[in-house]
Amino acid sequence: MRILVLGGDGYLGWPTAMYLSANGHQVGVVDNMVRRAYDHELGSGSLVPIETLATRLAVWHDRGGDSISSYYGDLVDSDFLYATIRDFEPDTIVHFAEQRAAPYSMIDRKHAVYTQMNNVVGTLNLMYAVGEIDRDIHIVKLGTMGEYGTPNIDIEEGWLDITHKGRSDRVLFPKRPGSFYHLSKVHDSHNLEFGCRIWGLRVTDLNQGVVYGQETEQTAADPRLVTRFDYDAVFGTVLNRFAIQAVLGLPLTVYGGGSQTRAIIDIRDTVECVRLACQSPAAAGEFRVFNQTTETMSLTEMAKTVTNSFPGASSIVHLENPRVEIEDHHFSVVHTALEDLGLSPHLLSDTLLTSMFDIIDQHRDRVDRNALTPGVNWRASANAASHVAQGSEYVGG
Ligand code: NAD
Ligand code: USQ
Repeated sequence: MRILVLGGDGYLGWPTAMYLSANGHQVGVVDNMVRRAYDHELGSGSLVPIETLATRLAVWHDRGGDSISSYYGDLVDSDFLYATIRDFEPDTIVHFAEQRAAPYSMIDRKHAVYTQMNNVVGTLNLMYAVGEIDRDIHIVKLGTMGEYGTPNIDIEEGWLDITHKGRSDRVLFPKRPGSFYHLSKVHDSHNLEFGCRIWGLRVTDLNQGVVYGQETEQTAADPRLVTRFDYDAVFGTVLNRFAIQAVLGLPLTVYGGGSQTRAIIDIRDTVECVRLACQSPAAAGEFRVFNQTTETMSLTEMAKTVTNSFPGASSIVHLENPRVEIEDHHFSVVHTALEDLGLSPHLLSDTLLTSMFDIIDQHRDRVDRNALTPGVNWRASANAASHVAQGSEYVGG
C-alpha cells in the first residue's frame, strides 16, 4: 500500500513510518516540526538525542530501507495538504499530527485555543481533502482512550447499543474527557463520523491508551534512528516518567491518591496496531473505532511495577493532583477488535522496563530535573508563564 503518515517526525509517527516501510509499504511522512518548536517554547527536550528528519530518512535509506518521501508543512494549510495528497496518491493516511499533551492544552487560553484549532482544523482539512480528491483513501486517525473519561459503565469500542423508553439505537459512546486536548479528539471523532455518513469516507479511529517505551526493532537498529523520549511534566507520559525518576533516584510522582486507572500500551504494539488497521481498511461509509490498548492499571500499580522492577532503591511520592480527575472509579475497557485482527500484545514486563532503565542510564546527564516538576494546574484558568522558557516564543503565534 501507499501510506502517508501525518506527524511522521513525532514520538510515534517516526517508528510507525519505519515499521510500515519494513513491512513492504510505500511510505511518505508529513510534518511541520512543531513538536520540536514546543521543546524550545517549554525549554525541555527529548532525553535521548534525536536526529533531524532529513538525517533519519537518509540513514533509513542507507541501511537498506525503501526510500520514505517527506513533505514539510502544516495540516492547517489546506493548499499544502491537498497538494501533498495529490502528489503522493496514498491508499491510506495515518493521522498522528496533532498537539497531544493534555497539560500543554491546559496552560492558558492561548494554548487551549491553539490545541483545538490545530487539531480540529487539521483533521477537517484532511477530511475535505480526502472527500474532494479520493474518497477511497482510508483515514486511520489516532484518537485516545481519554475521550471516554471514566464512565460508570464498561467502555465499548466507540459505539453503544442503548434502549431508552422501549426504543433501541446504536449511538457513539458518550464522552466525558478531562482536558481541552482530549476534547479536541472528541470533536475530531464527531467530525469524522459525520464525514463517513455524508460522503462515505472510510475511517478507523484508534482510541489509544497511554504509550510507554522508546524502542522498536527499527529504532534500535541505529542510534540515528531513535525516537524521542519525553520526560518533562508537560509532554512526558506517566510510565516513561516513572522509569526516568527511578533511574535518577527520585521518588515516582503519583498525582493524588493513585487509584485512577488508565489504559496503557507498549510502543511496539502501537506500530503493529496501526499496520493491522491499515491492512484491513474500514468499508466505505464506515466509522470504525478500535480501543488501541492492551491492559489497564491504576497509577499506584504502575508505580509499584516500576519500583519492583528497578534493581536499586526507589520510592513513591503522592503529589497534590494538578489535574481535575476522579480517583475512585469503575474502569473496564473492551479491546478485542485489534486482537481479533491478529495483535498479540506485549504486556508491561520487567524485560521492557529493564531495557528502558538501560537507555535512561546512558543519557541520565541530559535530564533537567526542574522539567520533571508538574506546574500546569487544571484549576487555574490562566497564566502559566512559568512553564514557558524565558524569552521563548509561544508556538501558536
Ligand atoms: P508527537 O507530538 O511526538 O508527534 C506529533 C507530530 O505531529 C509532531 O512531530 C508534530 O510536529 C506533528 N504535528 C502536529 N501538528 C501538526 C500540524 N498541524 N501539521 C503538521 N504536523 C503537525 O506525539 P505522539 O506522542 O507521537 O502522538 C501521536 C498521535 O498519537 C497524537 O495524535 C496523539 O494524540 C496520539 N496518542 C498519543 C499517545 C501517547 O501516549 N504518546 C497516546 C494516545 C494517543
Ligand atoms: N500522572 C501521574 N504522575 C505523573 C504524570 C502523570 O500520576 O508524573 C497521571 C495523570 O494524572 C493521569 C495519568 O497519569 O491520571 C496519565 O497521564 P499522562 O500524562 O501519562 O497521560 P495523558 O495526559 O492522559 O496523555 C497521554 C498522551 C496523550 C494521549 C493519552 C492517552 O500525552 O497524547 O492521548 O496519554 S489516554 O490517557 O488514554 O487518553
